[in-house]
Parts: sequence; structure tokens; C-alpha cells
Amino acid sequence: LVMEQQVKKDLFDTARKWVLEAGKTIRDAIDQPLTIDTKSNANDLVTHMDRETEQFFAEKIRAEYPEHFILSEEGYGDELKSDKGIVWIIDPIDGTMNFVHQKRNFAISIGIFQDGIGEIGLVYDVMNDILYAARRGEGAFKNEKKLLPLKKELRLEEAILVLNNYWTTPNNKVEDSKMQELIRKIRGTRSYGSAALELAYVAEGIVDGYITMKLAPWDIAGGMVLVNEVGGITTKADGEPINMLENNTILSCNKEIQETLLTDYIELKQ
Ligand code: 2AM
Ligand code: CA
Ligand code: CA
Ligand code: CA
Repeated sequence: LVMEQQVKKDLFDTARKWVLEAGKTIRDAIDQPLTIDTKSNANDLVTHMDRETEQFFAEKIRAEYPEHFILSEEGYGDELKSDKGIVWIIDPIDGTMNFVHQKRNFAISIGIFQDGIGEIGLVYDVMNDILYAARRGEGAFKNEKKLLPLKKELRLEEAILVLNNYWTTPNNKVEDSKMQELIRKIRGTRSYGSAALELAYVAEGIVDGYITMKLAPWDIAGGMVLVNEVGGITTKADGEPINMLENNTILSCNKEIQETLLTDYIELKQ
């Protein structure tokens, strides 16, 4: 099934309106005390704002689009066994650690997928009031400005890559010596602490790729649609397609360097 243009436009406009509204609520409360809990470990944080923001979207979606599904981080979504139908993949605050420590560098991320295909992507840099937005086949935008197709003939020597230090030190997912070799090869590295923003920056062309070894669907759903719309590519770190119902390793980059990264630098363990 293909989503009709006008249906997609209406859905996009509604999602965009809700994202901006949720963002304003967060901005208005940014200096209020936070209730901070931990999840899987002491550094895995969640606040009442993560939960309330997700609830805000879940209530809106269930009232307006009762036939749609929700896949989201904080537990107010649905238990999905399949990617069929229209699925809102939501991260209410991506970069919670930044939200707590820095009060900036976090985003609301929403990807709207139909039968596993990303149709709409929204990544909202809340504190800077910058909305990255895309509809499949219609380009990606940073606020009003249309993003350009990614550079052709990019060389690895001129690339800036987003790499989290965790994956460049000994770990059980990826060969760190190869990652260190990669770091010496490229022009520079960056790490922003919000996967959604990091994918938006790939789409904007201000970084040339993003390599990471464990992200949930809600971290990547919005950003993937953005990257697709400027001619970039997002796969697992072995080049295989991403499964939107589970965690994935991620390589998102300019196509010009994808092959080299996959064959020469990313060596997965096990
Ligand atoms: P979060 O802030 O929504 O939890 C930080 O490098 C990035 O990784 C953020 O996008 C963060 O999302 C995400 N992240 C943090 N812990 C994670 C985990 N255990 N599994 C997958 N993604 C995680
Ligand atoms: Ca989290
Ligand atoms: Ca996240
Ligand atoms: Ca989150």
C-alpha cells in the first residue's frame, strides 16, 4: 500500500504541530526541577519529562488516529510484533543525558513508517528551535531551508565521522584497532550524544557519517528518513538492512564512503 500524497501531507502537518507543541512545553519547563530515575544502569537516565512527552504523543495519536500503532521508548506505546500498518516510532527525548546535564543537545524524534517504509521523519532540536523534517520522495528540510544532496566524490581523508568513544575503546561489538585506524585516516570525529541529531547532521552534510553499535528503533526512525532524502544511506554496520522492531548496529553515511567503511574499517565481532 502506498500512502496517498494528501494523506501523508496531513499526517506530516499534524505530527509537526504536535512536535513543536511538545518542544515548547519542554523549553518552558527547562529550569524546573527534574525527577530523574535510572533504567538499565546508573547512566541510563529517564526523567518525568521523557515520560510526559511520550504520553502527550500517545494520547494525541490514539485520539486522532486510533488505527495507527505506536513504538516508543518509555512504555506508553504498543507491543509490536510486526511492522505492518502505520507506525509512529517515537523517542520523546533523545539525548536524555544531555537534557539532564546540559539542558541542550537533545531532540524529539518521530519516524512515521508504513509497512516498514519510512514515510515521514521529524527531528526537533528543542532548545535551538530547529526542526529537521522530511517526507519520502520530497526532500529534507532544516526549518524552511531545503537540504542539499550529499557531496559527491567525498574522500575518507576529508570526512568527519560521528563516533562515540565507547566503540573506539575495547568492547565486545566491534574491532577497536580498526576503529582507531579509521580515526587516524579521517579528518575528524564528533560525538553529540543524541543519535537523532547525529543522523540529522549526516543529512545536513555537516558530518559525513555515523557509526554506532547499538541503537533502538526510536533513536533512528526519524533520522533515517532525513538521511534517505538527501541520498545518504542507513544500514546495519555490516551493510544489512535495519530491522525496525529491534536494536541494530548502525552505519549511516554519505554513499561515497559506505563501501570503504564496510570493507576496510568496520569489523564486527561474533
Ligand atoms: P536516549 O537519550 O533516548 O536514551 C547517546 O549516545 C545516544 O544513544 C542517545 O541517542 C541515546 O538515546 C542512545 N542510547 C542511550 N542508551 C542506549 C541504549 N541502552 N540502547 C540504545 N540506545 C541508547
Ligand atoms: Ca533512554
Ligand atoms: Ca534515544
Ligand atoms: Ca529517549
